[in-house]
Amino acid sequence: MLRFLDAGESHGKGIAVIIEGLPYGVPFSAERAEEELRRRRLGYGRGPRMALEKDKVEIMSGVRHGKTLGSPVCMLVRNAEWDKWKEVMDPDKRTYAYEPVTTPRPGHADLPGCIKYGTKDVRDILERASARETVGRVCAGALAKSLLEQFGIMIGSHVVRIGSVSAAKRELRDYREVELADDDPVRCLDKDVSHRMMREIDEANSSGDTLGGVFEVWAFGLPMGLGSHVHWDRRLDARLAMAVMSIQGIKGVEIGDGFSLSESRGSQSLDLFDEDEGSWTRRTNRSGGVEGGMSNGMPLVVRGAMKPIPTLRNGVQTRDLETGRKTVSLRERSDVCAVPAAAVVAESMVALVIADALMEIVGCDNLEAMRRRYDALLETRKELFPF
Ligand code: EPS
Repeated sequence: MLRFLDAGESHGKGIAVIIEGLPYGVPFSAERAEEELRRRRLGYGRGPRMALEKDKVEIMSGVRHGKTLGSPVCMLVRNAEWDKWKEVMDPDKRTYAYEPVTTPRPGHADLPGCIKYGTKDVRDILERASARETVGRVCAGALAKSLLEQFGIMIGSHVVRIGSVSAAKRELRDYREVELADDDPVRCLDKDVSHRMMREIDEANSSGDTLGGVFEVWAFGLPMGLGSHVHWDRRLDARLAMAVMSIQGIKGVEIGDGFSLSESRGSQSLDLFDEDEGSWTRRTNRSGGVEGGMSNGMPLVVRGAMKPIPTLRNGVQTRDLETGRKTVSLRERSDVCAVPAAAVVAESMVALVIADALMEIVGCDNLEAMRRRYDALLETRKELFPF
């Protein structure tokens, strides 16, 4: 079983992550994780903090001479502004000269978190609820991607909607197509649409507002049969939905044509079997690469819908937890739109789910042995189903 945990507050010392369950011998380096973190900072519409954070990765354990050891991999990313926030966030300090934040912002974890944990200082909740936490997920995802690459499984993403501006549906054939998204300021594959998206971000920004949107994660090269139909919690689509839904701000997840499939007739919804030079293929990929909770050999397509960021620059109407009186929440710096970054985080979550599912069918303690198991599995399948 592949598992990971991360820790850290948005303005604390930093974010730490521990990943366990990968074999010995996976090529990995701090630079590999830093490259994914760099991609996570991309995106027109991010706030000033993205220019401040350098996201340097320190590998604390589990990797030696550029390869995993099979032991837990621990990574640490320090927050650039710790010195500035020390007084507010210092774990050792007992008396605070600092004013608690008592104005919960609707749309955030603030109010339910304060009531659940029994605190009237919203900072006790918001610091951990922040999407800064996703730095840990992206470090873990970089490691999962490094494993998957050894088996020719490649994962990318692109933005298909920001606010009211959406791109036309595209069928991507390989990773090189989706990879191009990183060259665009909003990680959209269509230049004209990208310009309109940026204009929409400028407009929202000028009125102190924020935007959400939709991204697609594509995974290529999956073997058939990752996941299973036999139990609810073994279904690949269910696991993907949970992983992507767990990202801050995500309110909807679709696999393949998802919601729009529900409008079509059965006869129009199938991905019919076809034949191409002796092997079975599909004419369409409406199912997004998953049937019956298992990968079906087509590219995996997972779409996530992100709500607009609920922190508004000029504050929002709220009530004070101490006095109960109506007031305006803190005026804070924030992102206008974080959809391009959320897509990169979603790639990481998808990579972790796929890596876990791959380990289930051919996993073992050593990468070379795992590779042999994988080849043997494909060989056996070819004998059983020679088409
Ligand atoms: C975030 C608020 C902003 C974002 C932050 C997530 O931070 P700050 O309040 O310090 O300006 O920049 O995102 C990151 C730091 C990051 O690395 O993605 C929030 O409240 O969720």
